[in-house]
Amino acid sequence: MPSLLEELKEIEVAARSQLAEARDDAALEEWRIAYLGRRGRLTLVLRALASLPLEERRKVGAEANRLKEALGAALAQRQAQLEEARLTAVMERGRLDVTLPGRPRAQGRLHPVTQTLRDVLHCFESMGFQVVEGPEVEWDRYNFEALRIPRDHPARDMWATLWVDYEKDGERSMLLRTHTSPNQVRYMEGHQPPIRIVVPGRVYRFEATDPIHDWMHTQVEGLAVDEGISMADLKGTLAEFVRRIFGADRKMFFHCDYFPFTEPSMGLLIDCVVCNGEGRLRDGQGCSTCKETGWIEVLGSGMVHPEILANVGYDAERYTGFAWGMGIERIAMLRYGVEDVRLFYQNDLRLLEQF
Ligand code: 2NM
Repeated sequence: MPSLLEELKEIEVAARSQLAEARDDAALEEWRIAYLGRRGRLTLVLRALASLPLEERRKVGAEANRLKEALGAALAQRQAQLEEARLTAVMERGRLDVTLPGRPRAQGRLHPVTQTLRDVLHCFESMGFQVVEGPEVEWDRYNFEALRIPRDHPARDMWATLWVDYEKDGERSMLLRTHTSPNQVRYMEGHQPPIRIVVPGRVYRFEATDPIHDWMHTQVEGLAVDEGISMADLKGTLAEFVRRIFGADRKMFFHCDYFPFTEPSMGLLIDCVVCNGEGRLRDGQGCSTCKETGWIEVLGSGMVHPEILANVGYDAERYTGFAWGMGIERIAMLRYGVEDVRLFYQNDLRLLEQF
């Protein structure tokens, strides 16, 4: 019969090789019970110590206790090893890669038309103009009559109107405003000069769409009324606008135009931002942005017709004024090089994320 010391040696060899074979928690537990459990092989040896003579009990006891500790440590080590292998396997399968960067949180931004609108308003605010807003559904009286555009006057053809299904005195009399000028009339009715206001807002027209026309757009109109206001004030104010929005190098000039509410009326042109006023692109092709003229109209303007001032109760002998109107989408198109105005309202992120 082998001595207990030999048996301990044999237990250690068997235990270690069997532990190396254990591949999961169940196998580890089975191993623990087999060697270290209440009836485990090592436990039985420890129990048998009691019947040994003192001398031998010391020797075998020391060895048995060393082995008990060693096997406990080996078990813990094997557990850690298996755990690590399991994590490695999970990571290799890609279920959890803690080194992946986080998902960026989508950040919103202002719409390019809103950005341009704010820049334009800020430009005029810094010159002393106050921002005023008003209704989008408007009376015929404010949208047309008060602005010298009577019913049956050919000038009404300039604004294809979206009428609201509402009649007063047997006539259609409410509409989606075709410009923001009616708000300026409303403001003048409630205030005395001096007046410096800018009126932003959406305006609507019953029109087929194409790359430069939509049935809705954003307008900014402005108005200054005071004693002694002249064309020089108009030119100075709008020249500063061009410098601020399009840069100091742009050339500009006014050409004659017609609006029922101003006399005289002028369109403001700047040299083309795409071809730099050349009318041709670098490759010799004609510039489509300015239709090969080298010039682009950015707004309409004029001296407010005295009848309009008189209509709101001002003394038209004492006061004069200038006014202008521009389409913000058009300014944004020139600024950002967008070639179809309808793109602004299709909510395609491929466009919107560029601004
Ligand atoms: C434009 C062009 C020229 C304009 C006139 C007025 C008002 F109310 F004072 F009569 N508001 N806006 C005006 C003048 C608008 O848009 C192209």
